[in-house]
Order: sequence, then C-alpha cells, then structure tokens
Amino acid sequence: MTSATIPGLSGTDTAPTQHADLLAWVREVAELTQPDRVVFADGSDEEWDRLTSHLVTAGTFQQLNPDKKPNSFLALSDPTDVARVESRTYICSRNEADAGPTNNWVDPTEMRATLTDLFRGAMKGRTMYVVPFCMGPLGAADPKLGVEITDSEYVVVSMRVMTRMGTAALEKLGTDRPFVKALHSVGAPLAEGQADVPWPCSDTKYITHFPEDREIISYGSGYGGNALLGKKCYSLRIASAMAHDEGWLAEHMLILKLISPENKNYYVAAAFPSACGKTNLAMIEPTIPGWRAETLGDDIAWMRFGDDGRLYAVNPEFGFFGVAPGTNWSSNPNAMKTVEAGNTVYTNVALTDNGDVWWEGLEGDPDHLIDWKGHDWDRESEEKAAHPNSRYCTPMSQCPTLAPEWDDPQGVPISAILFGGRRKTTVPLVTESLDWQHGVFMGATMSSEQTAAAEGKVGSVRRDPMAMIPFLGYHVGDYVNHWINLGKNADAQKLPKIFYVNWFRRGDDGRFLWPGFGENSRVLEWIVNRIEGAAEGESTPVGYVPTAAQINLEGLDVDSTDVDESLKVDVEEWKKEIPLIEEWFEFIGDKLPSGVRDEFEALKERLHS
Ligand code: SAT
Ligand code: MN
Repeated sequence: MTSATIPGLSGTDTAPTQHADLLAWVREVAELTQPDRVVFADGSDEEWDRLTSHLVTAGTFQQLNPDKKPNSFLALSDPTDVARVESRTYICSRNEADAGPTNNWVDPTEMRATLTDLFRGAMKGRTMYVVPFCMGPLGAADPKLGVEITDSEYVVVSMRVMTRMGTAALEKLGTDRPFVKALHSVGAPLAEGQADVPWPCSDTKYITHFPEDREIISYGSGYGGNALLGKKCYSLRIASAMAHDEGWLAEHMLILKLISPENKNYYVAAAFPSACGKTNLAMIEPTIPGWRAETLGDDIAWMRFGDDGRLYAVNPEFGFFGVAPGTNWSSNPNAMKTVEAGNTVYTNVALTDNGDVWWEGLEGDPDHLIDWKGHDWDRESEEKAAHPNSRYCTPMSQCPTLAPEWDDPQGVPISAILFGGRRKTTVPLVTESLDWQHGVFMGATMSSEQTAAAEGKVGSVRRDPMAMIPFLGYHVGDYVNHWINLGKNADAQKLPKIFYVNWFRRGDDGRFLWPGFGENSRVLEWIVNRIEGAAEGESTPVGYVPTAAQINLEGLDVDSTDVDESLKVDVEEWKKEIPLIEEWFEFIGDKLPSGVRDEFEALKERLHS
C-alpha cells in the first residue's frame, strides 16, 4: 500500500495528494463512517456537471429553465432544516470559561466521544467527498486552507461556489501545510437497498468547534452555515480564535468600495446581524450623482494591520449566500444580475410554472407556484411561497459591480467601520463615535431585532456585539478586549472611524422613516465627508449625529420631518437602554474590558447632564 492509498477511493486507489496528515485523517474518517466510496473533489466543470446531474436524479435539485436561469438549480430542504441551529452549536474549548457566556459548551473529550458514536457508520450507503478549499485569495503568502469531508453532494456543489475549492487548494496544501479539519455528515446512513430522500438530514444536530485544535465537526444538518463549513464555522468561529491569538480580526462584515465624484476610493466594512441588509449595502447603487460603489464582500471580512499601520480587509469567501426574499430589481439590482448570470443554487425559494424561481418581494405576480414545501401555491395561499431564510448561492465573480481588487491578497485599506442593527426606535439613522474606544462600546452594545436567519423568536431584541454573537469562537469579553487592544496598539490617526447606523427606525404608525437601499448612499456620503473633515454633525450624548440639513437630501422624495425623526436622539428613550446595557454587561461578566465600562459611565453622565 503506498502512503496515498485510501480503501474505497473511487477510480484509482491513489489519492491525489501526499499530505500525510490529510491522508491519515481521510483514512480514519472513512474507517469510522464506512462510506461506499471516497472521492476527492477537484472543483472542475466536469465534476459540477456530474454532481448536479446526480442531485437532479436524487430529487434534491430541480434544474431551472436554462433560458431563464442557465446552469442553475433549486433545492427544497427538509422543512425542519432551514436555518442555522444556534441551540445545537458548540464551542468546545478546553476550559469552559474560554467559551464564554454566549456559547454552548461541552468538554471537548466528551463531545468527541459523542460525535464518534454518531459518526460510526454515518456515511453508509453514501459517497464520502474530500473537499480541499482555501478561504481568501489563493495567492496569499500564508493561505488559509481547510478540507471539508462531507457525505452531501449539495455541500460539495455549494462549497465550489462559496470557496476557492478543489485542485488549486489541494496544491496549496502541498505535503505538510496546516489546514482546518472540517468534518460533516448529514447523519442519514442508508441501509442496503434503502431508498434515499431528497434532503437527507437528522433530528440530532451538532455544529461543533474545537478552537484550540482549529477543527470543526458538524452532524445532522445539510443547510447553509451548519453544513458549508468554510463559512461561519471556519471564517468566523475558528478564525476569530486564530485572529485573537495572532492579532487580527475575523468579522461578520461586508466590504464596500465607494468612489467619490473626485474619483477617490474609500473602503468601508460594515457589521449587521444576519438578514439585516448586508448584501444590499454591499451591492448598493448610489442614488446621489457622481458617486459609485463596488462590491468586495457581503458577509465576512478578515482584517489585519498593514506595514503602513492601516487596517486592511480581505473577503475570505468566493460567492454570495444571500437571503432571497426582499431581493428584487429595485432593492438590489446587482444581486439580481449576479444570479441571472446563472451557475446559481437556490434553496427554499418557490418554483414558477415556467421553471423559474420566485420569492416574496420579487417583481412579478405569479398565479401559481410550487412553494418551498413542494405544495401548490396561489395568491390566496396563507403560507409564504419562499421560506423567509431562503437563499441564493452564487459566484461573486458574476457580480457586475465587483471591485477589480477583490482577489488581491493584500486586501483593501478600511477608512470606516459601520455597526448596525434593526431597531424600530431609539437608535438614530447614523451616529459617529467619539473615538475608537467609544466605537468599540457602540459595537459591544449593538442590538437588533431577531430575524429568520436563525431559529428563535423573530422580532425580539437581542444584544449582538459586532453582529458576532452567533459566530464567536471564544469569550465575548475577551473578544471586546481584543478590539480595545488593537486600537491601543495602533496609530490612532490611521484607525478607521467607527459609525453606528440604523436603516430600520419607524414612525408611530410603523412606517419606515428612512427609505433605505440606494438612498443609504446619502448616509455614506456624510460618513466619507466626516472622514475628510468636510461635513458637520451635532454633538449629542450618544455621539456625533447629523441634522437632516447636514445630509445631502437633494432629489429625495421623503418627508423631511421623517428624516428629522430618523436622526432624533431622544434622551428619555436612551435612558431606557441603560438598564438593558447594564444587564448585558452583567451577563458578559468580569472579562468586559474596563475601557468599555468607562464608556458606559461616560454615556450615563452625558444622558443625565
Ligand atoms: O446560514 S448562514 O450562516 O450561512 C447565513 C447567515 O445566517 O448569515
Ligand atoms: Mn451572515
């Protein structure tokens, strides 16, 4: 047996790698999970065709009308497997204290034993795919590699869209480069002769992370962030732990390039919880004359200080896994053009009678659809045609506004960081922080109404520091402290300015006070002008907030009193936030950095003076 021999390996028994650790791990997993065969994914077009055909035959995929959506497919998931399952997501650090109060924790030895039992024979009757991938540009000096082992063709195909996957990543692995082990099974072994279902999954789900070992093990779900392990599991949970150790930041942020009428480039990173419009902002079409925008990423930013002392960001991903409902030719024309170009996997949207897709908020008024549960749907139907967390998974390279520097391993220098949430009241349309530490306080106390991207009660307000609550690989207090320390060690002049935005403030009757979408460019213009020292803002107890007159509202068709309202700092409303922040800080506990406590005390004083 040569060192590259894998029992059950398809075609030949020689693996296309000599990486000893990888080969040992592949053998070990194959022995435990007992798949029918083992296949190394190469990321080729031929492989895509083979796997998508297989998925069509299996009933997981329906091929969409090639005239409407070339080389694109619709998957309808099991109705119980539609979002990330935070209650089943674990950070298995060696010490419980390191996982912190926001994560589920189980002792790693105990968790590994549980998982070993679950994985024993878990891939019976299935193919085990070995999927090498790279998060971030392949040309990086220190490429961030991973290998996902999975028994789901849906995952392999989606990983090809979302990551730099296949032979190029395997080559980067060489014989001994370190990589993140990401093991996944849908947890639905097939007995001899047993027919498969279109969306295999298990009622038992575990999304587990071993931060010290840089390892991920996921069982029982085939959906999104539970199963495409390069995304939240690697690029946020594991990477945040790496970033803490190594002095950089792994953040739940879009990366946007703004080009001013003077042709000057500004790069902005922005954090919002899942399903709060990150993709729309990432692909914004400015409504104000002379301004242009380009996209670098819509979900994750890795940021580190460059030799020049500025903070540089790269997007580790290769595709967009965007929320479909609400996406349309006016809210996000660039997302529409990206998916229309084809090569897209849709999950849990509705199917039209002519083999196209539809979701709530999309143009058109179809008489009849097949809804995401596979049932007939018409306009009288009470149920939504598309699941609220339905998604499109589409190559970034197809985005018409993609910035040419999107694949540059250097990254782009960030001028502004935006934090934002979905709040009906209290939080102004835009607030500039007093300085870095105050900005970190803003980020640490970020709050948002819960969306459908995770299981839980939609609409309830939760604190979500830097939109990272579901994605932290370690203690939230240590995380906030890491932000404070990075600021302390940096050249304050070169740090990005921090802003807090809220596109979602409402009037008494529930109407949105600000039109949002492309009009958010007016807020971005104010932000850029603040960076340049060229815009006015009022000093308020919560930071610098513009008046309506200080924002460019030319040509905007809204009631200016609504804009005033959207910018209002109501001291009495803010006083009601104080006990909520207090409670939140108590929950974080002793590890909350003193600098953030100082900011809290200073805010209370400003509100009471
Ligand atoms: O399901 S994912 O985690 O990939 C998407 C999201 O929640 O933002
Ligand atoms: Mn996200």
